[in-house]
Amino acid sequence: MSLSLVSPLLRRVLQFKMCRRKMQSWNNMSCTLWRHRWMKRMPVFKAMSTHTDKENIDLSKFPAHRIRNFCIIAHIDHGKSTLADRLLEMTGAIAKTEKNKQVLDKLQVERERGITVKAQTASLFYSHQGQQYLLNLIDTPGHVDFSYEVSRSISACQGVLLIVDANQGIQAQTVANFYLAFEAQLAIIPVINKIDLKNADPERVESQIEKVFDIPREECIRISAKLGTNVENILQAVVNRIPPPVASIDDPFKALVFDSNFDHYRGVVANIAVFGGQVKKGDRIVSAYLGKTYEVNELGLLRPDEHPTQKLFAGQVGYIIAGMKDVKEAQIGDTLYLQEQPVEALPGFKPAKAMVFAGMYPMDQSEYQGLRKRH
Ligand SMILES: Nc1nc2c(ncn2[C@@H]2O[C@H](COP(=O)(O)OP(=O)(O)OP(=O)(O)O)[C@@H](O)[C@H]2O)c(=O)[nH]1
Ligand SMILES: [Mg+2]
Repeated sequence: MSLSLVSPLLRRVLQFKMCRRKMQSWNNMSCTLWRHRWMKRMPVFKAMSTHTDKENIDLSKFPAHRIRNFCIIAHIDHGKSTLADRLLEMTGAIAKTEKNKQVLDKLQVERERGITVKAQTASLFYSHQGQQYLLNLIDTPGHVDFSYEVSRSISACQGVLLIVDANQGIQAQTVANFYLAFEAQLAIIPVINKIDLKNADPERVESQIEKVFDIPREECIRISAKLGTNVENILQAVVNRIPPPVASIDDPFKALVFDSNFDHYRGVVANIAVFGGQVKKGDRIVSAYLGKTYEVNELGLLRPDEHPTQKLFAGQVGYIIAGMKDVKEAQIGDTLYLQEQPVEALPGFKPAKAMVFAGMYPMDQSEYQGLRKRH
């Protein structure tokens, strides 16, 4: 075959191939455009959400004996928030990823400094021996400056996980926080964390716990919150060793406000522990301290994001939004009750005193005297 005959044929074949490629790339492009348009319309889910977040949760299935309320306490940096990450992952509250590092530390200052400043609540669903339990966890700060957060978290719980670093052993805030829980007569589960560290000495820490707190060493649970080692044992111990809240659904509604925060659009979001009865959207509730009446606009669980539910029942912990315009209206320790069923306020309430402390230090220690002179 001569070249003059081949070349037009080849040209045709090449033209056909190029045309097909163009059509393919046009197809791909239009597909991408359609996909982008479609994705734009999709609701944006937070990275932390899991499918369980979108389920309708019927809280009436969790009577008080299927509820455990506990907080995690320890000295600073002993691994409370890391353990909370593992507990959230294991119970499906958040998706398991490498990126989960102290997910309950949501404030900017907490992320920047790597310390917990504000206590955070998360409700977990846990299956144990064929029964579903509702576990309400509160992660607390370990720094001494925020010990008030610990004391008020304890008021909403029946038990604590007392974390001790297997390398550091018992430290100042371990003792202070232990006594807060001990005086409140809570069940205490000692947990020895960071057993994966090279210098970990869980034997020594168990002896310390036995000596200082008079807790038998057999009660200690050795874990690595970072690696998830033995964390399942903690969930079992929470169910077996922490008593359920003493609260009856037949009593009139009574709830303790143990935390609150302010949302510019919705007003005050109060964290409550229900000590009796039930509450639902539309109920008219009264603050025992101020005597003011509010209508419940929204309520639900913190998982750890807000998850609205129809009702909250005796023994449960959740959030409530009731048109309070100022955090002063949701005082920590205040009691909420139904307008038509007044009850006696829960004991131990002291109105908060506004205080501001500021610490000023020079960048360079040698300038300390100069700073003192100026003020
Ligand atoms: N090796 C090791 N490191 C851990 C473990 N648990 C926590 N850590 C590390 O210890 C540091 C402190 O952990 P956090 O969980 O923030 O401690 P915390 O007790 O919540 O700290 P505060 O809330 O600020 O008191 C982090 O760098 C963690 O990665 C563990 O089991 N093993
Ligand atoms: Mg923390």
